[in-house]
Order: sequence, then structure tokens, then C-alpha cells
Amino acid sequence: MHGSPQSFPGDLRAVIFDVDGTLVDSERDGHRVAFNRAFEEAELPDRWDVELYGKLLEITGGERRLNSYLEQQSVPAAEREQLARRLHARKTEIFTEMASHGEITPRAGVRELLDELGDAGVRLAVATTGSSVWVNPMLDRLFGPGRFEAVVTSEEAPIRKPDPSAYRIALERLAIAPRAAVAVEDSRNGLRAAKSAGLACVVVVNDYTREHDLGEADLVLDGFGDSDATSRILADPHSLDPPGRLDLETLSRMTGRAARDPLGEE
Ligand code: XBP
Ligand code: MG
Repeated sequence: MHGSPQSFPGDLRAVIFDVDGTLVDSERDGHRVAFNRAFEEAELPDRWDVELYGKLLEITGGERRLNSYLEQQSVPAAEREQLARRLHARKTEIFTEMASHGEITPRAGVRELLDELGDAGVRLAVATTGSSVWVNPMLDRLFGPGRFEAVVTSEEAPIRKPDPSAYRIALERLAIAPRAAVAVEDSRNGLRAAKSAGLACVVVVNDYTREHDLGEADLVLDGFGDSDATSRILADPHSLDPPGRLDLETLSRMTGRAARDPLGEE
């Protein structure tokens, strides 16, 4: 059962969102396509199909992902680093262009959730391993300029998730304690980053992350939920019982429950 707003045990001041796979559907038909175009333009035979890219996503950060892949292909170290840098720079240009043409779209229900949080005075922030050159214009385009009070990208947090630095910097910028915020993620690496920073974390899975080990999550949903489709609950260790969508009330209750009950035992 849901409590009335007055009964919220938590003290939700801010929600910190991941970008890739969380706010936007950007991996399979976005970054992956851009990486492949960069390979093609460089006249390399490599192509990342949907399945292989799922495995490569375990390495966060596009340049690191390329480096790791080229290492698997036995490309010598000196050549590898240079090639990864060059390919990543071109991939970034291609992806930035795709985003500026509207090829990258928000996940269903995200806009509604941001509106609900914003109307209630909850502060909004972003913690991503992506690069600022595409993250900032894309967020402005999709969600309105200045929608997020703090946007932490790989430039400020060069050690990528699962390292907690992106979340720690976001909390510092918001000047709030971890217990006053909730992280919204899509993957195990993101979940580990958020939990290591001391945040409660809801994971909204997608096709690439459905099978991840998400045992530490405070709530796992298969979508944000909106007027067209309700979200299914995949794990709810604190019995938050969201109403078919991720909403303000559930997030508010999460700060109280997860802070009071970190092991998920009621
Ligand atoms: C996503 C990433 C990003 C993108 C590529 O992880 O790892 O690196 O795949 O972006 P998360 P860049 O959702 O946890 O932030 O090429 O700009 O690195
Ligand atoms: Mg992600």
C-alpha cells in the first residue's frame, strides 16, 4: 500500500540520473552504430553486432571499451592506444551529430518523471561516464536547457563507473548528504558506483542489462512506466510497491527505507 505524501519517511532532496541506457536509449542504436561508422570510415573490418556490444558494455567509457576490444584482437599496445583515441574521437563526432538530429530519444516515462520531480521541487542531477561534448547538448535538446542542476561527465570524473567518483562529485555539487538523494541507473556498473557513494539506487533495466546481477539494488523495474505501459517490478526488497511507474512517492520512500534498512530486511 502507498502512504500519503505526508507519511513519507524519507527526505528526498535530489535524484541523480545516469544517462546512457537510463535517461536515453543510446547504446544499441546510438553509440554502437557510431562506433561501427568510425570503424568503416577508418577502413577497418571490425563491426560490433548487437550481441557483442552487450558484452563490450561491461567496460564503461567509449575509449576504454575500444582499447579493451583492440587488446582482445591482439593489437600491440602502442598502436592500440593511438587507434582507440582516434576512433573514439571520430565516434564522438558521429554520435554528437546523431544526437543533434534527434536520433537519440528519452526512455518512455522519463519526461513525465522529471516533470513530476521538478514540480515537487526535487533537485535533478546527472552522473555519467559519457563525454561532455555530447552529453550537455543532448540533455538540453531532449529535456530543456538547464534542466539538471549538476551534470557530472567523464571530464570531471575520469575514473569511470563502477568507481563512485561521478556520484560523489554530483553530491558535492548539490551540497547534500547521500541519504537525501536517490540514484537512477540501468546497469550493474552504475549500481555499484551509486551504492559505493552511499546512495539508495533504483535500477530500471533495459534489454542489455536485464540479466545483470542487481542484488544490491533498492528497487529493480523493467521500465519507468507511463500512460501507455506500466512498469513491472523485478525486485522490491523494501516493499516499496510502486504503482506501475517510477514516481515521486516511491523515490521519496526509498530514501527513508534504504537509509534505515540497508540490508533490505524489514
Ligand atoms: C555508458 C558508457 C558510455 C557510452 C559511451 O555508461 O560507458 O561510455 O557507452 O560514451 P554509463 P563515451 O551509462 O554507466 O554512464 O564514448 O562518451 O565514453
Ligand atoms: Mg548506463
